[in-house]
Amino acid sequence: MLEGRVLEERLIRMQRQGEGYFWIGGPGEEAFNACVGLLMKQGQGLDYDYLHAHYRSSATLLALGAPSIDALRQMHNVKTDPYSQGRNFVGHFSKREWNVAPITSPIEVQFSIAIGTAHAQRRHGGEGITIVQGGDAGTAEGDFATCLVWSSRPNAELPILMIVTNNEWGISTHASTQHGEKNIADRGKAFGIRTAICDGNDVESAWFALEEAMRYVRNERRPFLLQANVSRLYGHSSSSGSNYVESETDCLNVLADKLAARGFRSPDETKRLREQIEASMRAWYEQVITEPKPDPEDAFDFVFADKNHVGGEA
Ligand SMILES: Cc1ncc(C[n+]2csc(CCOP(=O)(O)OP(=O)(O)O)c2C)c(N)n1
Repeated sequence: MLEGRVLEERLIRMQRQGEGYFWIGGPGEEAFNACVGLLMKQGQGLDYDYLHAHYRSSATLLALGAPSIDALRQMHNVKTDPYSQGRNFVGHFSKREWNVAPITSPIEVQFSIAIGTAHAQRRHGGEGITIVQGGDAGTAEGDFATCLVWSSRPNAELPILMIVTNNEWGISTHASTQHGEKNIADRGKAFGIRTAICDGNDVESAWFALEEAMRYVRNERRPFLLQANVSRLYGHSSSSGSNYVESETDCLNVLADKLAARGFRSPDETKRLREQIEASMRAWYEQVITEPKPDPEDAFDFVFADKNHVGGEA
């Protein structure tokens, strides 16, 4: 969780220094997202979990074991970025070896795409599940309704965990002006989908809610809709200023207070740990800014299945 926050703060600074074009990320979602990564059945293929994550899911990827330096590389758009070779926004990761599907910039389309892996896993059997995650405003898109419908068809239910991380904002539009339903999770009930709501700012609430939801989907091969209430600690993105929002709950403080109260880690030890991570992050950043940019000649590599379509060698 700490590394996730230090990473995001470094990314915000890079954008402000002109070392990246745009920042969007997950400060405020570390408690919940780290749990998603730690609880996933990690691997490649239908026997393992598929993740169709959100552009705020950086802590999930770190929890799965991805190095922070690769996010710095995508921010600085260098060729060494393993996710897009320096050609996509930060936070737009993917990793075939861990069943992590590419992050999309158009919101909510992951809820339509995830039906595909969930359908394949339904046919395949076993205990692999599909996890799909998006924000509260995105649930207004048709893709969310598509997922509710396709995941709950009678006798064709899908092993899919739908997660809505609810920070109560869609850029600058507040949820209170948009939602007739009391809770977003309630929308699952009309389809017979099991639902739950957890406090995504509290690592224990998040962990146990996710553990139970995943166990249900894994064993029953049926859908589950989990709403996690989270904070948006640095606003929407660099486009909205990316300043720390004092009035929102900070999940790192919630955990630090618990660890101190239970005698696991003093505030001083937490501070020292943060400083160590900041020193590592700085070293990774200094390395990344020396790395090469992509070449114009390979702009179309991996755009088409057959690169010869764009004038490569016959
Ligand atoms: C299809 C589509 N419409 C609009 C946008 C512009 N847009 C980017 S993020 C965003 C708000 C998303 O809010 P929410 O789903 O609650 O997620 P959050 O960013 O708050 O985590 C919008 C409208 C987009 N990227 N894609």
